[in-house]
Amino acid sequence: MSNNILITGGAGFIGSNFVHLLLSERPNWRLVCLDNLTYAGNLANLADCQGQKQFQFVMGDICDADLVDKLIGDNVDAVVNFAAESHVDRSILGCQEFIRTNIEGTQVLMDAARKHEVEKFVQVSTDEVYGSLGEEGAFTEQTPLAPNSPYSASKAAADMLVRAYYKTYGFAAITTRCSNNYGPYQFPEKLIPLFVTNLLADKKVPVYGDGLNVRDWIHVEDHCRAILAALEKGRAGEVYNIGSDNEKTNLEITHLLLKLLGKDESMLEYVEDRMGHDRRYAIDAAKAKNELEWQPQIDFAKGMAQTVQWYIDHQPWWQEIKTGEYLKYYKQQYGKTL
Ligand code: NAD
Ligand code: TDX
Repeated sequence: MSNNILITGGAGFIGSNFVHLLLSERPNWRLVCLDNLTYAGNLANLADCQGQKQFQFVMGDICDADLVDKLIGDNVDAVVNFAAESHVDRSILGCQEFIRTNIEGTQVLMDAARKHEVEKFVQVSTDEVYGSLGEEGAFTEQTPLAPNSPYSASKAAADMLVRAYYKTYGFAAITTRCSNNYGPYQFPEKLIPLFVTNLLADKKVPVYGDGLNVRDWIHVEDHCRAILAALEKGRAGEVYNIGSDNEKTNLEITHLLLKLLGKDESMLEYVEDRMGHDRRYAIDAAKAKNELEWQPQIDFAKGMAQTVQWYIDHQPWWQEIKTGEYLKYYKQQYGKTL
C-alpha cells in the first residue's frame, strides 16, 4: 500500500493528530504536510515531528496549482485532504475563504492527483453536509445532502466534486464523513476547547440558544484511525460515515466540563442562538465498521477526562493562541511574520 503521502491541513487539529498517528504506526511512510498556516494552523502542533527524517513540512496553499503539481509529482502515492476552513460561526460572518479553500482547493488537489495518477485520494468531509435531524434516526451514506451553513455548503460542494471526478474519470477518491471530534490540539474556538480554556481562566461559557442541540462526539484518535483504515482498505468512489454513538446535548457537555473542572452552574451563560443552528446530528457508522474493519476504541467519559487533563497540562499551548503569540513559531521557522 501507498507509503508516500501528502497530508494537507496537517498543522490543524485533526491533521496534526493524523500526522502523529502515522509517525508512530507507519514509521516507514514518507509524509509531506502542506499547510498555509491560517489562524487555525499552528506549527506548535507539529513541534515533535519536525526534524524526523520521514516528515517534511511545506508552507503553502492547496489552491496554488503549481506548488501542488510539483509536490504531488514528486512521487506521492496518496493524498489525504484535511485542509479547510472549518468553523461554522466564521462561515456565517463571511464565507469567501470557505469557498476558495474548501471547494477550489479540493479541485486543484484532485486535478494534480489525477494527472500524476495517485493511487488514492481521501477527502475528509463532515456529517454536517447532511443537514439537521429530527428527534429520531441517524445519517447513513444514503441520506440526501442538505447543508444549512455556508461552511457545510462548501464541504457538500467539494463532496459533489469528488463524486463527479470518480464518476467521470474513475478517479480513485474516497470520502469520509465524521461527526464532531474532541481531543488534543483543537483550536479554542470550538465548543469543547473554548469551554475548557474559559473555565480554566475563570471565564463564563456561552451556551447558544437553549443548549439542547445534539452533537455526536468522537475522539480525534478514533477518527484518525478510521481515515487510515479508509486509506488502506476503502473502495474508490465510496463514502464512509464515521462516528462513535455518543449523542450529547450541548448542555450535557457543559455540565460534564463544569464537573471535571470543579466549577458551578453560575459559570454557564445562555447567549443568542447561532443563525441556522442545526438541531441534531447522529451518525450511523455501520458501513465503516463492516468494510474497513474499524471500531472506535475510546470510551467517551475517559476520553473527555483525558482531553480536559491535556488542556490543563498544556496551558502555554492554548494561552499562546489566545494572545496571538503562537505566530512566533512561524517567525522562528521562516524568519519573518505572517
Ligand atoms: P482546523 O481548522 O483545525 O485545521 C485546518 C487546517 O487547514 C489548518 O492547519 C489550516 O492552516 C489549514 N488550511 C486552511 N486553508 C488552507 C489552504 N488554503 N491551504 C493549505 N492549508 C490550509 O480543522 P480540523 O477541525 O482539523 O478539520 C480538518 C478537516 O476535517 C476539515 O476538512 C473539516 O471539515 C473536517 N472535519 C472536522 C470535524 C471536527 O469536529 N473538527 C469533524 C468532521 C470533519
Ligand atoms: O461558544 C459556543 N457555544 C455553543 O453553544 C460554541 C463555539 C458552540 N456552541 C454549540 C454550537 C453547536 O451546537 O456547540 C455545538 C458545537 O459547536 P462547534 O464546536 O462550533 O462545532 P459544530 O458547529 O458542530 O461543527 C464541528 O463539527 C463538525 C466542526 O467545527 C466542524 O468543522 C465539523 O465539520
